Amino acid sequence: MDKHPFIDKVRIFVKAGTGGSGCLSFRREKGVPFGGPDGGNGGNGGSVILLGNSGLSTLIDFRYKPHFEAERGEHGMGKNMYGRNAKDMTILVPLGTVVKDFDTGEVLGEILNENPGMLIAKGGKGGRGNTSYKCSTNRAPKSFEYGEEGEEKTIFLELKSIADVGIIGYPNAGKSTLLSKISKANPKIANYPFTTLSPNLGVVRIEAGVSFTWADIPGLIDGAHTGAGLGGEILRHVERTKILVHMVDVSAEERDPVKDYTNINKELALYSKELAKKPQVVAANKLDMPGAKKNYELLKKHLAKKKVKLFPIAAMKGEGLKELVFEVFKKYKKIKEKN
Ligand SMILES: Nc1nc2c(ncn2[C@@H]2O[C@H](COP(=O)(O)OP(=O)(O)OP(=O)(O)O)[C@@H](O)[C@H]2O)c(=O)[nH]1
Ligand SMILES: [Mg+2]
Repeated sequence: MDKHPFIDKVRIFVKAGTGGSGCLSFRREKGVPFGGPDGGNGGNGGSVILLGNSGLSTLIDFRYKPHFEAERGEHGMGKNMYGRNAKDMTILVPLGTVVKDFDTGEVLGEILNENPGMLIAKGGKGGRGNTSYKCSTNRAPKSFEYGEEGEEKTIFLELKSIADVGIIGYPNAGKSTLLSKISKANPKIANYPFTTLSPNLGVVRIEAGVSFTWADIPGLIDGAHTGAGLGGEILRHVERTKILVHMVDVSAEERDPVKDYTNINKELALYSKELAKKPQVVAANKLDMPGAKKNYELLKKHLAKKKVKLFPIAAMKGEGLKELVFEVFKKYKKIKEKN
């Protein structure tokens, strides 16, 4: 089985804490013949709250732990002691998580930011102790309340994709440059590896009213599937896209573009079968550089054997980008029609 199956939908059960019961008690002390009621109120049960967290990018952990139950409130006690309110239970979810009611399918909300959280199940109110029933006509009330039940719910969590298209490749290949040329995104671009540490998003317009979103994924390195160079986190971002644009820098004469291309795909496959199956469009970048042509031809020949088309581009100069974007859009439309 895959180490990292693609999990973007999970069902979880949440139960808020029940309120503590109120206390029925009378003060009894030596020399005090009638002490009066002294039963305190119960504490409130804890609520269940979903909280966005930017460090998370998958719902996979919920598969192993789908049950959440907040603590109950403490019961009220004699001597007018109130029961303690229980702490709320917070469940951390990745940003972009859509929350649905499992039974009705109704969308309850979407977690887009780290704050505020979203209340999913409200804790039961604590019950009143008999002291609180005391009044001028009833000085020795024997009434008290049980704590209210905490709310219980089954919900669906669904993780929306970060972008339709993810641009992947080794560090410094020109991924952010491409994003900056085809969208209004303004990612950091620099001539050293690991410039991008978390994906930037850009909307790419095809024509009036027709667009899709692209993300520049941080550079992958060998061993990424084991976590090397933020690998695990990056690959989880990759999982959340529908199509990949695999970018190979063909300008460096000392590099082997076929090896570069193969190694990145190896990392995807080692991480999960799903990633290996994700549709790809391959682009050779930096063709404006002297010597790039040779490596481009090498890669093109290799890909031709696999019936994979290679798109020559010079992202910095904006060359070849139209053809690339249209090919990606064509593939994207096909995927959308299927779903
Ligand atoms: N000559 C040339 N240089 C390019 C081209 N595209 C990008 N570059 C340069 O390559 C360097 C890396 O570009 P980035 O867009 O930051 O690369 P990246 O793949 O996003 O890099 P990481 O975020 O570190 O993974 C920058 O100095 C760019 O100016 C191109 O088409 N031709
Ligand atoms: Mg970058």
